[in-house]
Amino acid sequence: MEKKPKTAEERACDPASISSICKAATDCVDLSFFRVERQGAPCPFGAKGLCCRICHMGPCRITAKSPRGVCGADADTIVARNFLREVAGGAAAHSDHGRHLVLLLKRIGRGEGGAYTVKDEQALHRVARSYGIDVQGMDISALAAQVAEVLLAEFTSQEEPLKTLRLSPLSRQGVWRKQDASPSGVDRMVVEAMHRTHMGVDHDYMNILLHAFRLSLADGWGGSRIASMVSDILFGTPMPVRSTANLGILGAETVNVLVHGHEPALSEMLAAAANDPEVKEYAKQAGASGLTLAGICCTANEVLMRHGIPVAGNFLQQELAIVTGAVEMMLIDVQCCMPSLPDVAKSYHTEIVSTSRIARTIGAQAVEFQTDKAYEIAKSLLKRAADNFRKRDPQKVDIPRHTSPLVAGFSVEAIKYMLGGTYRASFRPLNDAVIQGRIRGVVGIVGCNNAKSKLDSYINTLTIELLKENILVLKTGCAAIASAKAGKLTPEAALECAGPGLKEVCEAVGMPPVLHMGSCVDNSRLLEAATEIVAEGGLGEDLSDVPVVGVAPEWMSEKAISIGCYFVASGIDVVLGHPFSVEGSENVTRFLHHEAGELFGASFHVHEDPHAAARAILEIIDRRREKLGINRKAERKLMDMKDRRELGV
Ligand code: SF4
Ligand code: MSK
Repeated sequence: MEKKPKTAEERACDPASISSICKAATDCVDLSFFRVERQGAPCPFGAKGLCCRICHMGPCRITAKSPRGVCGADADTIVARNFLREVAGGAAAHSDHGRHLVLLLKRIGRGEGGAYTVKDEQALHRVARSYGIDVQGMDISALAAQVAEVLLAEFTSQEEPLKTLRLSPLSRQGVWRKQDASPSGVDRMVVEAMHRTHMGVDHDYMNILLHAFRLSLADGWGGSRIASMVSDILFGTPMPVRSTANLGILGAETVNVLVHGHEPALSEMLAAAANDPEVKEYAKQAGASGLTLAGICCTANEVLMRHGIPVAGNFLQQELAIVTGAVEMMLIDVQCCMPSLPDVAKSYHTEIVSTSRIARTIGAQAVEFQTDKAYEIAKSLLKRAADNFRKRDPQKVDIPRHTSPLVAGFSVEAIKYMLGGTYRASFRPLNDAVIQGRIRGVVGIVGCNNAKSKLDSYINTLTIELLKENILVLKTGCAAIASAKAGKLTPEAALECAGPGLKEVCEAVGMPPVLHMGSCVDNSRLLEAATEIVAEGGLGEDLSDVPVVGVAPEWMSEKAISIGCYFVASGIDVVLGHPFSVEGSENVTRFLHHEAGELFGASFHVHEDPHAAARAILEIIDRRREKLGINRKAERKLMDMKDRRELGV
C-alpha cells in the first residue's frame, strides 16, 4: 500500500513553516520536505556504511553471503573508511572557511583589504598574545600581518602539533599526546585521511578511527577555532544583541534580501551597504518602503550576532523563504545552500546569486566577491535586488506573520562580562552555581535540521526538558535558530521553562538560560567555554571532568560528524538524535560508543527520542558530578530568629 504523504504539521512545528509548506504545495513548488518522501527508504548498505566505492573493482557491498569486498576488505574496514572520509569532508569545510578569513586578515595587514579593517583590536591583541607574539609597539597592520602568518602556518603544519592545541587544558593536551591523537595542520590531516582510505592502505578500523578523531581535533582546535577568532578580529567580538526570527521578518513593502551559507565576509559588507543612504533611496525609487536584510543558516548567525540582523530561518526554511514570494534576492556563499534554490525561485521573481568562486549553482547568477571592491559589489547587489522588487507579483506574496524576539551574541567574552562585570569578568559565578547544584550542568545543543525528521521538533522538546532540570543550554547553528523561532532565546520566555536553581542564577546575573553562541564554526566557542570552566577551578582538571555534554539532535552534514568527533576527543560526551552510518560494523559501533571512552574519557550515545536523550544526558551529568563529589542537592534554608540566636550572630 502506498504511504500517505505527511501533512505540513507532521513536517514542521513552527506555524510559519507550516503555512509556507502548504503554500508551496498550492504553488506546485517542489521542496526538500516532499523530495525526502519520494526518496523512500534509504539504501540499507549506504545507511549502514557497508557500500564501498573506493576502487573500480567495486562498488562492493557487504552481505552475509559476501562478507568481504573484491580486495578482501571486510565490514570493519569499509565502515571505518567511509566514516573517516565523512569527518575529512566536515573538517575541510570548516577549516577552508577559516582559511579564507585568515587570508582576508593577511590582505588587511598588507594594506590590500579594501573597505575591510581590523574591527576589534583587543581581539587581535588577545589572539596575538595567545600565540606568544610580542604586541609591544606594533602597529595594527603589522600585527594583523604577523598573526595571519602564524595562523596560516597552522593550516599547513607538517609534523609539529598545532599551536592552537595549547588553548586547551594542559591535562587534555597530555591525553592527546598519550593517545597519539595530537594533530598537525588540517591540510595534512585531510590529505592523510584521503591517503589512508585509498584502496589498499589502512585496513585496521581502530587505526582509521583514531585518525578520524585526530583529524577532527585539527578542525575543532584548529580550523574552526581559528575561524571564530579571526571573525572576531575582523568583524568584532559578539556581545548580546536583540533581534527577531522567522519568516515573518520579511517586509511586505520592503526590498527583501537574504544572505545564506556560512562565510561572513560579504554579508558584513552587505550589512554596511544596507544602511547606505544611496541604497535606501534607490529602494524607495523602486517603489519599496525600505530594505530588509536578513539571513538563513549560519551566515544569518554571523550577522545576527554582530549587527542584530534578523534571521529568516534555519536550514529547512531556505526554500520556504522563497515560497513567500517576497524575496527579491538570495545570496548564497558556501555550505548548506541547496542546489534546488534556483528551481524554487523560477516560480517567483527571486534572483539567486552565488558569490563564492568555489561554489557555483546551475541557475544562480555568479557574482564573484572581490575583497578590494567588496563594498561596491555589496551596493550594486542591493540595487539589483531593488530592481527585482518591481517584478514582484503581489498575487504570489504570502508572508507568514509569525516572528519571535530573541537575544543572541554570547561569545565567551560576553559570558564572562555578564557573569563578573568589567573588572571581574570571569566564569567564577557559573562554576559556583554548578558546584552548589543550582545549575546541574551545561549542555551544548548544536547542528542542523534534517528533512527526515520534523523540523525543530527534537531540538525544542529536548531544550525544554533540560531547562526544567536546571541545565544551562548553549546553542549554535540551526539548533540556535530553532530555539529563536520557538521564543526560547528571550530571557523572559526561557525563564518560564527553567528549573528553580537555573532561574535564580539567570535572574541574578541577568542572562537567559539558553545562550546563542554563534554559527557552526563557533562550536569551538563551546570548547572555549568548557576550558574556561576548567581553568576557573573547582570542577576538575580536564574537560572530561566537567558536567558538560554536547548534543546534535537533527544533524545532517559531514561537519556535524567532525564536530561530534572533536567534542568526544576533547572529553565531552556527545548524544546524537540519530545514528552515524556505521551500524554495519559492530566493531566500529562499539569503538565509537564505548572504547572511545577509554581513550578520551567520552564517547557517542544515540537516542532517537528527545525524552530518552534528556534522561541519558542527565545521567552523564550526574555521573560527572558524582565523581567531582558535588552531586548533592543545594540545601537552601531560610534562617529564622531562633536559628540566628543559636548561631550567635
Ligand atoms: Fe571493493 Fe575493495 Fe575496491 Fe572497496 S576497495 S570497492 S571493497 S575492491
Ligand atoms: S548551517 S551545517 S544545517 S547547523 Fe551551519 Fe545549519 Fe547544519 Fe548547515
